Amino acid sequence: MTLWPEEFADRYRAAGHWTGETLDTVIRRHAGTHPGRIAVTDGDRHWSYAELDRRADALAAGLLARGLRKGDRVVLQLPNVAEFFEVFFGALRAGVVPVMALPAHRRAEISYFCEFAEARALIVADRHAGFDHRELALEVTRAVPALGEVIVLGDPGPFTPLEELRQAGSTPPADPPTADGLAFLQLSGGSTGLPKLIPRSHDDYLYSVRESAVICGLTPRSVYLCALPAAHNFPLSSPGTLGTFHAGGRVVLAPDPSPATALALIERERVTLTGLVPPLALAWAQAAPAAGRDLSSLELLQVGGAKLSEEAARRLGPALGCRLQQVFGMAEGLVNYTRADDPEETVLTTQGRPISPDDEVRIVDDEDQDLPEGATGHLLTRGPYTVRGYWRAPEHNAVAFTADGFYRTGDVVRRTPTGHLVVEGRAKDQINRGGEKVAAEEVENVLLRHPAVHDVSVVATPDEYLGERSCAYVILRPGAGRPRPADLKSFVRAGGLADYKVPDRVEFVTAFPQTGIGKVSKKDLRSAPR
Ligand code: J2J
Repeated sequence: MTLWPEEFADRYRAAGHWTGETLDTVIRRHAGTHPGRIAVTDGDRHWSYAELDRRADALAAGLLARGLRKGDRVVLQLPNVAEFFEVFFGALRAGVVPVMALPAHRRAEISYFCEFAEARALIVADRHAGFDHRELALEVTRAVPALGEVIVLGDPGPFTPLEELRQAGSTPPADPPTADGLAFLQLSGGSTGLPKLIPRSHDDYLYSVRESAVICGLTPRSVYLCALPAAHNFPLSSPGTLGTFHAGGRVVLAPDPSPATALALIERERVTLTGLVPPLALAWAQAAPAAGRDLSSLELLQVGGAKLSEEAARRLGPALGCRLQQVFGMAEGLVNYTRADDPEETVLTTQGRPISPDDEVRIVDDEDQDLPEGATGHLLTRGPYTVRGYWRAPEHNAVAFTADGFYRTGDVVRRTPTGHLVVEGRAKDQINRGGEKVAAEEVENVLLRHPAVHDVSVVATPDEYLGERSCAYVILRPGAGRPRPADLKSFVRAGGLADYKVPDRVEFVTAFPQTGIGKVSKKDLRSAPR
């Protein structure tokens, strides 16, 4: 992994940002001081800090007993269940590095993660949301013969039951991980053909989690509803589940984020805060009046992952009877929050300001020249929890980071006089589908394999509900048949991509608009008449 240069690491340690503690200390500490306090609620199951801690120890021993070694990778694809944390913390304690797959990922993504990360194991649930992950695992083992084994939560089918890993006792690892080392691989939203893996260390991640918990006012009384997929960076760390554990609060897991499920859980579990993407926040707000649920415990609604319009922002707090916070973050690092003491206008119209005084933010033009204060430009950032490079991607790193280590976020922003950032647009080749990120090139590469497709360009089109949807503009190969839009969508699905990457719309064209230097102008395509 690309580490921080020594002078920066020294500075972050001296400032107290990096403490040398590993991430699992967020549960270990409370297991010692308040063993009986509930850490996780999953349906009718309530695990105390002591139980979660004990399970993580056993899982760590189990992974090592199966021959995994410190530094080995495992692809982790679990839904929002308590075992997610048992496995996550267990792996971390063993020094085994989880790759944080999402439940929506399918054959293309999971095979790629297993292959590229040279994973020793894939850890899945038997079934989730009507989908059999063992069948997917079977396809993955065929595509990636080097994958050591598949470990299944629930009915294992032909694979290893997770239960078996719990039987190995709890001998502490002989060679425990260190805080400056690689803890896990987070996923990039991506703008290129293949998803990128983001190497997060204990030191840097714990800093962002700890400070996020302070900024969001978490206490042992806090009850965080995890409605987004637990592996995603936002619900994991901003302050999310890890921030809640750090504060000694309780995490409630929602099996799905629908208003029916979530509003009932808020009432039953007396939830105090949650984090959502804009379309979900609006769906909850719309459903709340008729749902008849007591939402009086809810104090804070965080919204992030995609731009929240000012008009929507004005509706949310009153509809759900709580305070709103905007969150603009990224799995590569930098996270911005509006603060509890910000004026209301700031909360409604900005995406917040950085966590740390040591977050360096530059706003530049196309030539990397700093723009005057208040101007709109490309956001570059560097700091104590922003990575210096993707994992094993030197060529991509040369373009995604400046020579002096600033990450090119691909976001177009401006900064207000108070230091708050306003997201004005995006320069990266990505569709932000209500917080779910789609790399245009990844979808284009699949469609280009269709025999009737000569060329394709996937772009974002505005959408009232999701903010953006995806549209594939296709030039057909003469004489190679005339597929229907639905055929091409099925082709993407059959290519093994997650459902949210399937183009919402397919349009046939005879040529693409060009830029001055003869490249496809996605800007002009986006504004093409429908
Ligand atoms: C506009 N665009 C936003 C916002 C993210 C906290 C919150 C979100 C993420 C996340 C995260 C946005 N307004 N409020 O990791 O810890 C877009 C930007 C950004 C990209 C990152 C966290 N909040 N975005 O969304 O890695 O384009 O992380 O660069 O999935 O989402 O996506 P991701």
